[in-house]
Amino acid sequence: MQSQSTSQTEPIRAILVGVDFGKHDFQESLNELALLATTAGSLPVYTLTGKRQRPDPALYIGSGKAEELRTAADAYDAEIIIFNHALSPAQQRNLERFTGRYVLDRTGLILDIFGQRAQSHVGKVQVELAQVQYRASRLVRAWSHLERQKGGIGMRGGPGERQIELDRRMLDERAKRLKSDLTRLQRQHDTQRRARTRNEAFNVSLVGYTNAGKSTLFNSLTKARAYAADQLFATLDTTSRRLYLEGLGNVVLSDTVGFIRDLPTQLVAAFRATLEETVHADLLLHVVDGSSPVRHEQIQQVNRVLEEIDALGIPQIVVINKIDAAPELLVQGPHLERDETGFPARVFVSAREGLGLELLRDAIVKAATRLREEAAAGRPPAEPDPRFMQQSPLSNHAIPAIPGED
Ligand SMILES: Nc1nc2c(ncn2[C@@H]2O[C@H](COP(=O)(O)OP(=O)(O)OP(=O)(O)O)[C@@H](O)[C@H]2O)c(=O)[nH]1
Ligand SMILES: [Mg+2]
Repeated sequence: MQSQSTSQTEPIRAILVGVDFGKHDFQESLNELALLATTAGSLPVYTLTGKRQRPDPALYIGSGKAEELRTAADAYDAEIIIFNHALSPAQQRNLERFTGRYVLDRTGLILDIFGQRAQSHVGKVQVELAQVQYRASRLVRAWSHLERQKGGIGMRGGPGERQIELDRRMLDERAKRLKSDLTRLQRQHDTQRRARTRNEAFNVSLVGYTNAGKSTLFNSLTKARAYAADQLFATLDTTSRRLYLEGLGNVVLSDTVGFIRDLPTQLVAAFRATLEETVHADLLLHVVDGSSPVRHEQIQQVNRVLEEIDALGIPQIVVINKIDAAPELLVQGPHLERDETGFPARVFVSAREGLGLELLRDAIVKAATRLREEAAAGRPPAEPDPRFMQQSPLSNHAIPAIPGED
C-alpha cells in the first residue's frame, strides 16, 4: 500500500538537454532549466550537453548526440526529455520517435508551469489560450510537414488527416471562445481600473525577473502574505494592496508575474492583460536578484519585456535585492543611489532580512513627490527613458562585479 502511494507521487524522471552555441550564459540558462523542470514537478536525473554551430534540422542535436540521449534515457530510466531550446514541431516529433520518450521544449515547459500555477479566472483563460495556440501550431505544422514528406499520397482523407483536422478545428474553436472570454474580462477589468484611477491613488508595481524576490518584498512592505517560494513563477496573478507611506499617504502596491529570458511569445501575447497592469503604474520597482551572477542579463531581459508592453517609459527605481546573499554587496550595506537629477535610481536591500526597507519607502515617497510635481507642472507623458534601455545606471561599474563575472 505504502510503496504504491509513494510511487504514485514520485516525480517524473527527466533528462535535460542543452546545446552550447557559444553564448556566455549557457550554464546559467541550463541551471535555470533545472529549476524550471523541478518547478514543473519533474526530477532532473541527468543533463546532456553538447556544442554545435547551429541546430540540426531533423534532430536538433544531431544523430550522434541523439543516440547518446537514447542511451542515457535508458540508463537513467527517464520518462521525459526536456530541451533548453525551442524545438520545431518536426524536431520534437522526430526526437520522440527516436528516443521513445515524451519530449518537451522550453516553451512547452513554461506553458506547463503557467498552467499549474494559474489561480484567477483571467489567469486560467490566458494560460489556456497560450496552450491551445501552441498545440494548434504544432498540429498544423506537423501536418504540413507530413504532407510534404509523403506528397499527400495515402494521407489525404485518411484517418490521420481527419483526426488532425478535427483536433485542429476543436482547438481553433476553443481559441476563439477563450479570446472572446478574455475580451470580456478585459472590459470588466478596465472598468474597475477606471474606478480605481478616479481615486487617484498612486500606483506602484513590482516587476522583475522570476525569483528576484518581488513577493517577499511585497510582503515585507505591506505585511501581507503573498506566496513566495524558491520556484520560478511562484506568482502568476497580480495582487494589490494599499500601503501607507509617511509623508505621502496611501499608494497601491502591486505584485506581478515574473519575467524570464525567452518568455514564449504565446505567453507574452496571452498575458498581455496581466502584464499591462504594469503599464498603468505610475512607478515601477524593478526588483533584481543582486546575488545572481547574471543579474545584468536579467535586468536587460526584463527591460525587453517592458518595452514589448510599452512600459519602458514608466519611471523605475531599481531595487537590488538579496544583498545578504552577495558578500560584496553586504559589505556596502543597504544604501540608496540617485541619478544626476537627484531622482532615486537604485536601492540596495534585503527583503528577507528586512535591510534597507526604510530607505526604499523613503525613495518611493521622494519619487512619487517628484512625479506629482512634474505632473502638476504639466510635463508631457514620458518617452521611453533611455536610462533604462541599456547602459548607464545598469552599467557594471555601478554594481560591484562578482569575481568571475562578465
Ligand atoms: N537571501 C535572500 N533570499 C531572498 C530575499 N528575498 C527573497 N528571497 C528568496 O528568493 C526566493 C524567491 O522569492 P519570491 O519573493 O517568491 O520571488 P518572486 O520575484 O516573487 O518570484 P516569482 O513570483 O516566481 O516571479 C524565495 O526563496 C525567497 O525566500 C533576500 O532578500 N535574501
Ligand atoms: Mg512572486
